[in-house]
Amino acid sequence: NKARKKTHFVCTISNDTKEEITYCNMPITEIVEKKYTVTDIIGLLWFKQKFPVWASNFIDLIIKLTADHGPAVSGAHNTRVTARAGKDLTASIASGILTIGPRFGGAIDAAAKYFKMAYENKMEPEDFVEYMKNVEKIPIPGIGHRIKSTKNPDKRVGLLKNYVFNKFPTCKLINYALDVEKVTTSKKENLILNVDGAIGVSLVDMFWALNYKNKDIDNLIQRGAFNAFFVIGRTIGLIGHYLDEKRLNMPLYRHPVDDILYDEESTIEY
Ligand code: Q5B
Repeated sequence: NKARKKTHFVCTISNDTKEEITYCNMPITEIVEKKYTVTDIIGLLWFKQKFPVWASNFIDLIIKLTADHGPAVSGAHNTRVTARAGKDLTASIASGILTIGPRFGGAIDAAAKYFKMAYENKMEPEDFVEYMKNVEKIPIPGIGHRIKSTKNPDKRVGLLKNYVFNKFPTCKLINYALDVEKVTTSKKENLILNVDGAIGVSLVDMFWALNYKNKDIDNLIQRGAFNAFFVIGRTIGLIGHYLDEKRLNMPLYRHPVDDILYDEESTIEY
């Protein structure tokens, strides 16, 4: 019956054609009766499974800790500037979300990918740091922060580590990443395992403990599924920044010209 007619789309996560919507075959009435949390729903709709409580609560922690990091970061700044240009909620938060990428908030997948690769290949932490510098020639994703350092530790990373070490069945990749951090912070104090890095390696540990195959974890990473946790968390904050701008009735933003170096004479090397 399923193959009766060729369809343009296939949906394997939800169904709105029955009496009530189902998420992964479970009617929403049952979801409500069984007191599923928002993170349980993420499990169903993103990964097609109900996670055990320790994993579901870890996702809850990620969302809480990534919800906001103040008005100065790229995403919140863009959202505020867009709101002040008179745009609506969706446009303003979209402009904030669009800044999430390799340098800001969107280093989770790449951190998971490279730390996992290094661990699986039994690379010594020093060798991994050299490999990223000389072979990949990119900053190590998940390492480094603009304002956080060994002298000004990121509490969010401390809370994530605390949860993982107390609740996870295995902590292999986070332990490896912390060994790498020892190498990078010995070079420069702000080259800490940052919030993206801590989330990325912990999610690999989580999926390993949930018996996901390496191939499946790699596919999730390649599709951007780990960055999705930052996107969902930070969207909460971006909405807050948008509403704050509107509440305060702030005018159009124009950047102060004394904060711009006008240098038309300079030559550019291509
Ligand atoms: N160096 C994050 O850089 C930042 C290095 C490194 C080796 C590294 C940088 C980086 C990887 C991407 C990443 C997530 C751009 C960050 C986040 C969420 C957030 C944001 C918030 C929130 C900061 C100066 C010197 C240079 C570099 C070397 C730097 N990083 N070497 N591996 N990873 N990290 N992003 O301070 O010899 O002087 O040329 O790209 O994980 O986004 O709160 O702000 O919640 O919103 O601007 O927390 O680390 O320094 O790039 O000028 O580098 O350090 O090679 O060496 P900075 P740069 P040299 S969490």
